[in-house]
Amino acid sequence: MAEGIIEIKAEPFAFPAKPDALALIVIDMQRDFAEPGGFGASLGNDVGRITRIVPDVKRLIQGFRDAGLPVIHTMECHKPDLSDLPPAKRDRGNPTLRIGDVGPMGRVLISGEPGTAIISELAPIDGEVVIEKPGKGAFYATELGDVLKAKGISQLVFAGVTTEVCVQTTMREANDRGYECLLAEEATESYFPEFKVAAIAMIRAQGAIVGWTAHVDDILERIAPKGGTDA
Ligand code: C5J
Repeated sequence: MAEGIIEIKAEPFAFPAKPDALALIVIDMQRDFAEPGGFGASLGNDVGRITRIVPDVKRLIQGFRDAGLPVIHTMECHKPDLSDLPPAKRDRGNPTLRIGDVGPMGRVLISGEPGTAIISELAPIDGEVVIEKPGKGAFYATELGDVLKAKGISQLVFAGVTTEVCVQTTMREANDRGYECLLAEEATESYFPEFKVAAIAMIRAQGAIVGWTAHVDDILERIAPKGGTDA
């Protein structure tokens, strides 16, 4: 193994993590996707599937914080004047609430509104970067690329929702930009269980064509600070 590399058990083969260049990116763990009355629910989805992964996302975030590794959060949202919301996005689907409409948690997926916030258990702490993104991919029309460059990050561990939409899109964007990507399986979810299974299979097919996938426990075990009490 090359010096400075820690191998994380993963599929389709071990992920060669470089702790100096590794960050966690938590995609869109927002109230609007996870709580009744939000955008996800307005599309007819079972949001309970999203809340069930919160404990695993939380311990992954804590593991990165304990290891002193960067945690980056994203939020899918738009400007209050909707100037960054193309009709092709607003008019899609048949939700009872469209993006920008006023719902029980404020205006749906609008920056600064209560429903747009990251769910409280996973809230960013001081110093963590939060990227507001108008698209599915977190690199599109955001400062994410510059942030990662400034921090010297070349490898990303992914968590968040939904697996086959914003998570997979961002992984593909990252892969095209030269980042090595690892998806934490228990820390991501879809409203459609079969889509999560398919997305995981697609990501790691053909020798990790988009990236690797691993269990949260295996990631945490390898990034844990090796506190020693050697005399
Ligand atoms: C969706 C997302 N599914 N964060 N957004 O519209 O995946």
